Amino acid sequence: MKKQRALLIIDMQIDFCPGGSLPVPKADLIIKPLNRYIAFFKSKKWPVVASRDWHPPITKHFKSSGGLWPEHCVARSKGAQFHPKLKLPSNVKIVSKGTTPIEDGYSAFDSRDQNKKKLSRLLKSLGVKEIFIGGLATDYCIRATALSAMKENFTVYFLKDASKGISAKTSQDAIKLMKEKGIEPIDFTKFRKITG
Ligand code: VGL
Repeated sequence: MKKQRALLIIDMQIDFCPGGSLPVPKADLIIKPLNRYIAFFKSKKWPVVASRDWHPPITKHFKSSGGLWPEHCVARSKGAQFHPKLKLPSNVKIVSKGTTPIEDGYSAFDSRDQNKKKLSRLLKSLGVKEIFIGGLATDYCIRATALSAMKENFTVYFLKDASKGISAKTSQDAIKLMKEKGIEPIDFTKFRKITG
C-alpha cells in the first residue's frame, strides 16, 4: 500500500471557540486555514478524521467533580457540535473521546469511532503512515495526541497555522516538547513542499 496521509482535526467544537464554555483564545481564526487543509485532503482523496470531546454530564474531568475544567462538550449538547463554519467532508471519520466519567480524554488516540474502533486501528486499516494534526488546543489535546501518534509509530506533523492553544506559555512548551520528540511544526507552504 502506498504511503497514505491523514488530516487529524482535534476538537473544533463550539464550546472551545469564542462564545463557548471553555473558549480557546482566537480559536475562530484557525477555521479558514483548517478549511484549506480539508479542501486539499479532499482533492487528494486522503482521509480526514475529526476528534471530538464527548463527555458525560458528570465526569472527573469537570471542576464540579474535582477536575480542572468547567463543563464543556457534553455529549449531544449544542456546545459539543463541530463549529458550523468548519467544512468537514461528508466522508469525515468522527472519533469521540472522554466518553466515560473516569477519563479525561486528552489524546485522540484514546478515542473511538461509532463502531468502537480505536483511532490507531482505524488509521492503520486505512494504510495511514503520516499524520497532520491541527485544531485545539495546542497545549492539551494536540500535545497529547501528537505524542501518542509518535508512540504508535506514525510520522507526525503539527500544523502551526491551523492550531491554537489555551495559554501562550504552555503552548510554547508543548511545541518545544513536540519538536524534541521529532514532530515538526509546519505551515501550509511547508505542507505543500512535503506533499509534493
Ligand atoms: C482540551 C482542555 C480540556 C483540548 C480538552 O481539547 O485541548 N483542553 N479539555
